Amino acid sequence: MNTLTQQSASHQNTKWNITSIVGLFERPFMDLLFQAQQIHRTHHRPNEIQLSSLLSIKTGGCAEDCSYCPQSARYTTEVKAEKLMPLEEVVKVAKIARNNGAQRFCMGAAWRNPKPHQLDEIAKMITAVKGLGLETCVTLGMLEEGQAEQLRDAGLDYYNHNLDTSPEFYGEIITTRTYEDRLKTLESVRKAGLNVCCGGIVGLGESRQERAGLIAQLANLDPYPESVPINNLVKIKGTPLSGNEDLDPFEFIRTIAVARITMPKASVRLSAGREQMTDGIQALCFLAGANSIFYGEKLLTSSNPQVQADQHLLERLNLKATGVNLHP
Ligand code: SAM
Ligand code: DTB
Ligand code: SF4
Repeated sequence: MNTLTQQSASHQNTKWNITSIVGLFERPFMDLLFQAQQIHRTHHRPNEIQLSSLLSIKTGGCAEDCSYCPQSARYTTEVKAEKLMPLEEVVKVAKIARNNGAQRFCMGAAWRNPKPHQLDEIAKMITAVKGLGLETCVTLGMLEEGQAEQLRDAGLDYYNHNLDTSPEFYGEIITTRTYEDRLKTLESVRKAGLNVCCGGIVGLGESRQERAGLIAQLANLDPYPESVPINNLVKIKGTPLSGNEDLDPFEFIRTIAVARITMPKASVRLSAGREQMTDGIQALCFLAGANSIFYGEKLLTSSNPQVQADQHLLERLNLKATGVNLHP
């Protein structure tokens, strides 16, 4: 491992307030991108992109009411509830992802929280996927005492749990679990020594101040997350937010830039919503400091760009896939 890959997000002491983050959002676009790119180059290889593939191992039928999500049982969407996927099937998909060049494999379950017998199954999946030489990530909802440790012992590298939006706007989007619940899960993930993957969604109808509020929450976690997915709302028919107005793509790029500036060493992932973006907007996201993408034709239930299209985009931009990039 070289010095770049060894950098840890720990030992940070910068505390961000919303006013200073709003100040970043308000900078002239070119100045903001230049600042973000300078910071990016200080901490990362500027022509590398980290590739994570996603698999929904337990789809739909979720008890929560997240108003953006097609997997909530409360909304009528095209998603059908399924059982937990068998281990062999998960391994098959993970092998394909690895052979396509993915470095990390993230398994998502539409649960409020995993039950003990479900966690035992997930632990087997983690060990098997890790055995293929992939970094492992899971997103299973809230965790109870001891569960993060069980996942760690099975070989888990990252736990994904998003804050989604600012504390002030949160109640407009989800009512079945609190912001505090999310922070508690993040704390147990951290305590178990796992890498934290935590980000949010923009385009939910939040204000710029509320976008800044999300970034402030993320950047003030101590230490801030190793991995920060920034999702652009994928508007899915049947969900309460399906009729939302599109966010100006330049505002999305600003959000990426502000995440890069406030969390210099994190991997900032240009996450859901890429399929709806032009190549030019994606390239600007990379310039703004995004250095990771979800790679593979499916996110969890919705579509993502084709592998070949992404390979072509990366080639045209002379971007190379990163090697294993764990923060020790
Ligand atoms: N059920 C678990 C949970 O919510 O913690 C894990 C899976 S959940 C689908 C993971 C994340 O996907 C959510 O926190 C949200 O940020 C993102 N997400 C879900 N639906 C989305 C959509 N329509 N557009 C953008 N991001 C979305
Ligand atoms: C994250 O921040 N985004 C991913 C992953 N973590 C689990 C999920 C995006 C889901 C988009 C809607 C869908 O495909 O269902
Ligand atoms: Fe369930 Fe997660 Fe979707 Fe919320 S985001 S409804 S918890 S699957």
